[in-house]
Amino acid sequence: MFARPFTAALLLAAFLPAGAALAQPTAAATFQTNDGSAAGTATLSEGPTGVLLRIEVEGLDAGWHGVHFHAVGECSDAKFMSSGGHINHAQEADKAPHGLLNPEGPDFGDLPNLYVAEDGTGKAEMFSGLVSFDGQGERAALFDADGSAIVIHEGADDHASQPIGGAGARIACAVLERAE
Ligand SMILES: [Cu+2]
Repeated sequence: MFARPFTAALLLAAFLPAGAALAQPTAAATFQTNDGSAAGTATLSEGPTGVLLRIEVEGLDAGWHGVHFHAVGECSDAKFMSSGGHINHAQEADKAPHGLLNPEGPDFGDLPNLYVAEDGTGKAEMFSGLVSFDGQGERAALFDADGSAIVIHEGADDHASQPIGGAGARIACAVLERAE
């Protein structure tokens, strides 16, 4: 006897556009490589306890790569130094050492590593309970005055050593932009 209302609910869900059920704000970012080539996207959703991040990249070297939120929303130079350091490395007052596995860390920009397959594509969902879009829950704000970027590094982040877990050069960068 419950079949009919259950079916109706399923149909309703099927016709909602993806994301329509979420009232949370979203943001997007497009990665570029050091030579300016497009290298995929990231989409971000503000949740009640942090930010969910979906990354889909292409054209990168295979293997594990460190990924971080960097403090400035700029990827204008080839080595992406304009994106600054990790989010709270710029502010001496609340600077914590880098590393999700560091007993003194983490810094607010820390994220898990991304794996890129032999064909150069990588996909991952990551979650950070350390940041927010606008300071929700007193978490660091990604959309502060100078914005933020997501940077992918050449090698894996060991999640402990300073300043960036030995992850090496910055090979892709994406400026965060609010979705309208
Ligand atoms: Cu980094």
